[in-house]
Amino acid sequence: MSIQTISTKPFQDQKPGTSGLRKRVTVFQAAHYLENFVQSIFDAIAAPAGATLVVGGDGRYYNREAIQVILKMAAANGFGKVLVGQDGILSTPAASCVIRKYQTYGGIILSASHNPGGPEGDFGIKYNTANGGPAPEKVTEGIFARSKSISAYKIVDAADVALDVLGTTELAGMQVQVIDAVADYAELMESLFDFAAIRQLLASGFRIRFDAMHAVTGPYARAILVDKLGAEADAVLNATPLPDFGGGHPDPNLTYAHDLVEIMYGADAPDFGAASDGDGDRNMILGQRFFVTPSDSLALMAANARLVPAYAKGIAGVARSMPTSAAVDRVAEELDIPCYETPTGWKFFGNLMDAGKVTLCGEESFGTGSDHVREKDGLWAVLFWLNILAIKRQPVETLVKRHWAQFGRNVYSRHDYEELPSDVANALITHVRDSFTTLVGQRFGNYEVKTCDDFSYTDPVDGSVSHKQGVRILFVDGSRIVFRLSGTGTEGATLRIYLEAYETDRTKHDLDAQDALAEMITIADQITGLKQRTGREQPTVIT
Ligand code: VG1
Ligand code: CO
Repeated sequence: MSIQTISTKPFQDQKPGTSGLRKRVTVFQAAHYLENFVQSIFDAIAAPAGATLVVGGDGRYYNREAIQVILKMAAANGFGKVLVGQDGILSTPAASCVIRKYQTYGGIILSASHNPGGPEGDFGIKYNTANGGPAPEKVTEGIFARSKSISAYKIVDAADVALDVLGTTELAGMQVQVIDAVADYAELMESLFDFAAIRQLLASGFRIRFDAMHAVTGPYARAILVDKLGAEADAVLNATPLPDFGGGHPDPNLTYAHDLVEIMYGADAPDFGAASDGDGDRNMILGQRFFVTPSDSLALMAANARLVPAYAKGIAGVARSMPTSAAVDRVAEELDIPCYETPTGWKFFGNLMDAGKVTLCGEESFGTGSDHVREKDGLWAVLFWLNILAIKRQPVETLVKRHWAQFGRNVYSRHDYEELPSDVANALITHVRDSFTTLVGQRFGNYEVKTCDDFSYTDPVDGSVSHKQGVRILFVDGSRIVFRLSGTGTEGATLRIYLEAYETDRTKHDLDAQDALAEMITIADQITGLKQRTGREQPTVIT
């Protein structure tokens, strides 16, 4: 088997976004496109000869083909060993777990997360470092820089490696070890939570439904919820991973997780419902006819962390992305622990967790996690909730409303406008930036603008600075509107508008978030000229 050096020309668009490089499958299928990016990763990280890598993905269309290319390129680039999930599958949190457990040099995760899959859908690739977390900006910038000057890549000329059988084979001198995709992760979960208490809860008639959305979490949910915890077999919906996610959009929210939503809002609804996304790092939590906002979920988990064995001694601190509501800030204040505000994207939490500054972190985009791995973790969040419920024995809705009664409610919603023309979206953001000085002090109905800024973050651990991470309009009463453009889309631009108001009046805690935020929604339009600029009357998705 010989190492081939293939000449290539750089692509100019291989810039990793919020979470790796995401493009249409057809883009990745273009000659040399995947190979160029993989070689750029290998060149940028400069791993020592003989290093070990983890490779796995969410099973979407093109996962298998891409893994074969990566294995052959890893062998040609001097890696000594690659750990691959069986059939090429590893959820994002499971990949993080495996990188950490086996102390590998890093890992490559193939996923476009919640984006649709299939031949016409999306594909993605990202690099995680030895701590198990997404590569920090310093590394992704190095990969991008390399991708713009690359002239050749290395690959061995060899037959494909069989990935369906556990065990180790050799590929041009490199070991390929096919590992059970679920076992290490399931073992980690068992070490964190009170499985006995959850088993008792489920045996007591407490009914749950978990929607795997035909994505990667099906086998994980079956192994943990059904086999280990005794949930009924039909507790896991859409449990078989499919390369096109059954034609669905594997995004756990009220719009896309419709099978679950119908059940949880129907007659005879179960007590607890949850869903995860394409790669298993997101979670949505539902009670009977009740939706838990991700920002509230993080706050509630922080407030109740001591009920979970792994966090029984208390948590060191919490972190949330800037657009995430300040609900967790109030809990941190009560617990007298630090609360960090980071830019959007999990890569910004890694340093804080490595330094022991935070234990729990989360994002409004259905992401919660802890320092057990360095990715957000969907099933972990589900188990965290089940652990709390097993001890508290209250309905989800009661638990949340009692939380609001104690801490106040951060009424919250995100409005997404997908697939806008990029120039329209950019002009809208520029317009808001240009309005900063005139906005300050201006009154809109009940709200007066206190300050406006472009969010910048200085990492307290390594001092790195990230600019332009979202435009914020902050009101005198603590309410706010944040505007940001997505860094994970593959078509046009997606505008995200994050709306938040703080409500201490308990009599208003039952209001629907859209009603409670109606005035803020109008103000967002007034400030941006959104409807006129985009010609859209409604957001594409409301969460
Ligand atoms: C979105 C979310 C962000 C999340 C990212 C990756 O990014 O808003 O909070 O970290 O997706 O999640 P953006 O740039 O589109 O707003 V996942 O589950 O796609 O890895
Ligand atoms: Co995801």
